Amino acid sequence: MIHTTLADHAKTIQKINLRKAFQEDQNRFQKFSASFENQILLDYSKNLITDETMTLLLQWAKEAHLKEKINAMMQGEKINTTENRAVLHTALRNRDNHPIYVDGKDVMPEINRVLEQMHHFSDQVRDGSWKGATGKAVTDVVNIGIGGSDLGPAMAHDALAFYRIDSLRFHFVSNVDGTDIAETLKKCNPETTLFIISSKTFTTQETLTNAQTARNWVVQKLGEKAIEKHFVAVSTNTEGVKAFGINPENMFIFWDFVGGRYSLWSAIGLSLMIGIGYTRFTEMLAGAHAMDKHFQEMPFEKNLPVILGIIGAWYASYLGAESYAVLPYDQYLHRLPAYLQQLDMESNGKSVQKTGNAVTLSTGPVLFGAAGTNGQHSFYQLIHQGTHLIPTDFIAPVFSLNEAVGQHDILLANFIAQPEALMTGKTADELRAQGVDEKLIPFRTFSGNRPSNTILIEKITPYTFGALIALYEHKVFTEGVLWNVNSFDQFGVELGKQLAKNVLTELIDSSQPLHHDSSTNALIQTVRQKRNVLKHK
Ligand code: G6Q
Repeated sequence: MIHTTLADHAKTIQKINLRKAFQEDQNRFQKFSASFENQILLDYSKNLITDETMTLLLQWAKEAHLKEKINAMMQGEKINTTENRAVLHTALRNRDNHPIYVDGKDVMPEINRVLEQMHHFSDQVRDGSWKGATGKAVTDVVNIGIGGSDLGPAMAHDALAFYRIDSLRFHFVSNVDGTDIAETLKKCNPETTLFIISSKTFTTQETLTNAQTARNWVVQKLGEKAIEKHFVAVSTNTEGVKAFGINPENMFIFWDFVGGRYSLWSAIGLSLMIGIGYTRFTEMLAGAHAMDKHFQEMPFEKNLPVILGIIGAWYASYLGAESYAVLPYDQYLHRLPAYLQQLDMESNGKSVQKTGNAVTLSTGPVLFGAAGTNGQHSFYQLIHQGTHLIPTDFIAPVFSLNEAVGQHDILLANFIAQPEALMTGKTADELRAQGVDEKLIPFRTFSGNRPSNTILIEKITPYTFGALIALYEHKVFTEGVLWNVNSFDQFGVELGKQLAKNVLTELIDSSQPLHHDSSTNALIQTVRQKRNVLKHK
């Protein structure tokens, strides 16, 4: 029922003129804005919405049992139905430490234990008391991991670089392309390098291959015994870690109720804790926890993740938007779009509902973005004048961490002017009034009515950063509930983990017959031939 109403309403909304809507309703901003603790302001007034739209979208959320589903997640119910798992990244940042049960057991004592283990270890690395095999303190920390075991800590390291210790260098190796590890090792000295092997499963080809290369590098220079001082692991797989030769005492565990792309808050954040220290890491957890409470307790009309989620679903499912841009006007957040790409696209890039039936609405859009103002000089052209509807999120801090440099007003001016321009556009009459040559008017006209959210953060601190990431996690959750998809599995990613295995054996052993399609066969043959020629030169 709600879907028929929304589909009808979408036809009306196509005719909305946002510029007029603002002229006719002086309260539009007041009505369509909400804030989190005076720290994060969400202005969603420049969206293709009316009062009626919001009422209907909230009705959709109600009918999808969003409230009950938020509670189910936070209470540890096994909402990841295809993998029969609870989804408890929120427990990792449960700073008021209330008990959370999975299979009748409170998970908090173990979470707190690992946090303390991380605390102790990160302090030792930071103050130089953790020594390498030759008695020297650590100078370089290399996180080896991929996907969820890389993107979160790598993005957060850049986001919180201002708060990072100066005496250590941090590197992130993810790609199985040997260039990634080779270029990193060139910058490091084995005597003073600590490797953190981050892999939930400890079976991921890329990570284990890079870890093996790093291991050989250390063993060659310092001998087998050096492993225990230069390698630690973050994983759920103790046996795998042991088999690799890492002492389980140097292992930081997490649990299957933490999804890879939601694991920044777990021991996967170890490199981040070494970088910013335990206290700031827990401030980040506290910010995320505060957003969790906001999500759980705030009425939906004032609930930031719910608002972002219902509007996101509105565009994807009813207004035909196939993409979505996230545009942080903050250099520290330059990796946020890449991080959100995984969070959003891996979670909601689904076409089957939780029931097993095909979805009836379009689900997660293609997410892209870059730090402002850089994007303005490249892909914004398409957002302003292209044929696609691209909802956007503009994000910026009111205060820069580098105020002293004195450029922040220019950045903010751009940040504020862009959504305004997208919304108002420029009419032919306005161009004529400016004396623009008649022949150029079609090219210089801007349709306007291009929607955006504006997210204004007081300042980037570990706390506000934690809240911002949790905001997006819950936005994605909200959308998943509306679409009734399982946002917590990723069979599409797992396929990739399998596929290359067969081809690899065929590449290595050229006597193996090939049974693929003609294109795949020819590609394998070409690589075989060229590499064989090289071998025999
Ligand atoms: C995340 C995905 C995926 C995963 C990587 C690494 O939600 O499951 O990105 O994080 O494939 O997996 P491992 O941590 O097991 O190595």
